[in-house]
Amino acid sequence: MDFSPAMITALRQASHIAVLTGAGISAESQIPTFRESHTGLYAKYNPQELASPEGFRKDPKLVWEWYAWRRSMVTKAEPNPGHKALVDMEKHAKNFTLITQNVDGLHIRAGSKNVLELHGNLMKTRCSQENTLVTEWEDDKTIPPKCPTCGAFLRPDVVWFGEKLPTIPLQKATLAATSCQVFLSIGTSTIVEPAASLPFLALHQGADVIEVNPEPTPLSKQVAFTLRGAAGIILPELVQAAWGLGG
Ligand code: BV8
Repeated sequence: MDFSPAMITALRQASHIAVLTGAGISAESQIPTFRESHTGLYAKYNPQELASPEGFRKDPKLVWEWYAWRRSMVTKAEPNPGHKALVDMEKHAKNFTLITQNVDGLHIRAGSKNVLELHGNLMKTRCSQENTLVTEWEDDKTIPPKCPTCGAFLRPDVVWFGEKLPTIPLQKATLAATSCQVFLSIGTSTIVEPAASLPFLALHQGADVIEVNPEPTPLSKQVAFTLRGAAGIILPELVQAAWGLGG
């Protein structure tokens, strides 16, 4: 793939590169994107309803089992060349912030160091009342399982629709977007707030914004650099073009 010399120069000269990823970067690890994660058994449900406190209150068993199904896919998944290219980019960049909306933990498993998980991580479980992380519980077949200390239902440690994002990760992500020289928006439909505002914050402070997505998004018309295609193909080639082969 040919990259514009201006884009390559911007990447090489940036003192801070920030990246926002969405479900699209995990698509090539066979994890359905958020919009697709109501396939099969869950085809008749709207993921936005399942991923909400109301959905959990209405049918805690259904929501727990939806996450258990997604956890089983994540457990089987491996980081793909797109995740690995961002590990290389972090090694080359002077200052690098990886902001993800994904809850699959694949960036961390790939080896990325400075990762901000804005929407939590579905491999972690917490008490729905005390909000404390819980690693062990009695497997008495009740679904959802109960908190060992207070008996309330356990839930995935993710941010549902209508819930506040974790304060520190969001503050750090906002700081990165408003101070970076280059911002890459990768594999996200750029719809869900407040994450979707981050690339626009970067744009408005004068950063070079690069979008990597096979489809157009609300960001596409405003960015200087659009790379139409799959992250797993584009990102390794982009890192090689900017910094040469391998780590
Ligand atoms: C908040 C974790 C306020 C859970 C997620 C009405 C009522 C309530 C809230 C709202 C409302 N109206 C607006 C809101 C705000 C709401 C919102 O933005 N709604 C949208 C729909 C308009 N936001 C919230 O509710 C947030 N909280 O506002 O709180 C508040 C404040 C103070 C106090 C109390 C409350 C919380 C939002 C977080 C929700 N949780 N995930 C879970 O995963 O189960 S969001 C979930 O969907 C993902 O995490 C992701 O962020 C989001 C969108 O998914 P994407 O990652 O973009 O994936 P998607 O499938 O959409 O797109 C994939 C893209 O990849 C596509 O563009 C595709 O082309 C591309 N692609 C495909 N293949 C590839 C590829 N790209 C590259 N390579 C490929 N191979």
